[in-house]
Amino acid sequence: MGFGEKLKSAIDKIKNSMHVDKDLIKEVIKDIQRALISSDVNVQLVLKISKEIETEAFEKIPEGLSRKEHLVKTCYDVILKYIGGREQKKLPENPETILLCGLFGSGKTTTTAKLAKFYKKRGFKVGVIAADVYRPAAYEQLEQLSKQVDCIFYGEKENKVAGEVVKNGLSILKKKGANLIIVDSAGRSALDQELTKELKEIHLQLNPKFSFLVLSADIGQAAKDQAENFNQAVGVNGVIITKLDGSAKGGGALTACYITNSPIYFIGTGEKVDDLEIFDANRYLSRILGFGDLEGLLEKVKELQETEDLQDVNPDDILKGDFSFYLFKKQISAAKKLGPFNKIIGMLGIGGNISKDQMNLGQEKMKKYKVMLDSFTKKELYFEPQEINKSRIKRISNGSGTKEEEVKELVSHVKKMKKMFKQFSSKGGGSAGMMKKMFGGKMPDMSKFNDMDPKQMEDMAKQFKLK
Ligand SMILES: Nc1nc2c(ncn2[C@@H]2O[C@H](COP(=O)(O)OP(=O)(O)OP(=O)(O)O)[C@@H](O)[C@H]2O)c(=O)[nH]1
Ligand SMILES: [Mg+2]
Repeated sequence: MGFGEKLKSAIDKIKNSMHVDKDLIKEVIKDIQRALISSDVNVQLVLKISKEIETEAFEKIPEGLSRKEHLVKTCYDVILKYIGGREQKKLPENPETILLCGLFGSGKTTTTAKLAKFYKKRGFKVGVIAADVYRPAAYEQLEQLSKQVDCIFYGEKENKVAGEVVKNGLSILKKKGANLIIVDSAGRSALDQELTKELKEIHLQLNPKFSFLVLSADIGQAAKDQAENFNQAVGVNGVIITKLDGSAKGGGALTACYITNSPIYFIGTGEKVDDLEIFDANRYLSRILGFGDLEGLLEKVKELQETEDLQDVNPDDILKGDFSFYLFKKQISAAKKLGPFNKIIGMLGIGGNISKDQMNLGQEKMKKYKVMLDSFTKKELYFEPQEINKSRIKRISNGSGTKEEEVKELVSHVKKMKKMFKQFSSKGGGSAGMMKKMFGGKMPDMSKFNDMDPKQMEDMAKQFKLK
């Protein structure tokens, strides 16, 4: 399992649970710790991250968020912070000259071609220089890739002085009209004197506007030392992390860059020349955790920030037929303070056939409905039942860890209740008045109707002579 899959399964545990309590929070934090450690994140940092999640998780829950949503969002925010934060690094708009350096096999040559294609698409005339005079087939590899991405190639097969190749290449490519020149350099198994000297020679000739260190995600937290050493020896502006697609150590590489203050500009997500992405920590994390599910939550948080809290409701509105998911949710939320469930059923005169088991089922169902309604966005709470379409049902079911059938059942329940209240009101003040009287002039408590099946509803309607 890669970094993303492990984190996702920890976060999914929250989403799939019915109740968020101390034990669940501890368990999830343990899972996140395991995911981070096995993806080679520094142990001290893992402790720091988990401590932060724990502290935040037990803080006061922001108004309008459920405990579950608060926990998901806390985990998300804290992890995001340590892989780069919300702020995206500004991309070099007119890079002019780019040097790629890094150790053996980190992905320099492939990334040279990927970058050439990336900037070509943005209107640049790109030239590349094969300054790897060390590895025998390096020249052919870049020449071949240049053909593939259709950029101008320069190399000198017999010349073993990298600085000279770069100097000649610069002047020839510029004459050919290139306005962006990317230099591929040689790798070594370590940043030794020889490599440092070679890179300094190249620097002298190229005077690169951007020097990127190319790091493979495989190296995990060793990225920290590499980033520091390359920066000290030859100076780098930022990092490109390759092979994030397959590596289980991606988390280590990403967090190591964060702690060394080495901005990540691009990530490589495959072997093909198109597999290059601008690095955006937020987008990356959303994707590896399954953005679909998070989308609703993030939308909801945004809405909460943008708008005032929900207004209180006039009880009469329900009797006018303005019954909604929102009102249902509000009522269910208040249900904890309810008197005995069976008393109400008795009051309604429908208690005769209801067993104790069925009553307990009612309480269970109520909890489930509450969890589902917590996954509605604010707008959806005011939707007509028929507007909760297939994709919304899917999202709500994912977000609440319930089955799609159960969400459908909730939708149909609200639909029926809405219809029922409309019937009450259409029968005039008599029934409505009776209803109000029955509930002590307060807003009727919908949660008491929670486990009513259609037959029971019908019976109740009969009770009020609506049929
Ligand atoms: N899966 C995956 N493979 C990659 C990625 N980037 C590069 N590779 C592969 O990694 C291997 C090494 O890539 P190169 O571009 O040759 O690496 P290099 O740094 O130029 O290697 P040297 O010149 O030998 O130092 C190749 O097989 C690439 O296809 C990536 O983002 N994802
Ligand atoms: Mg190479």
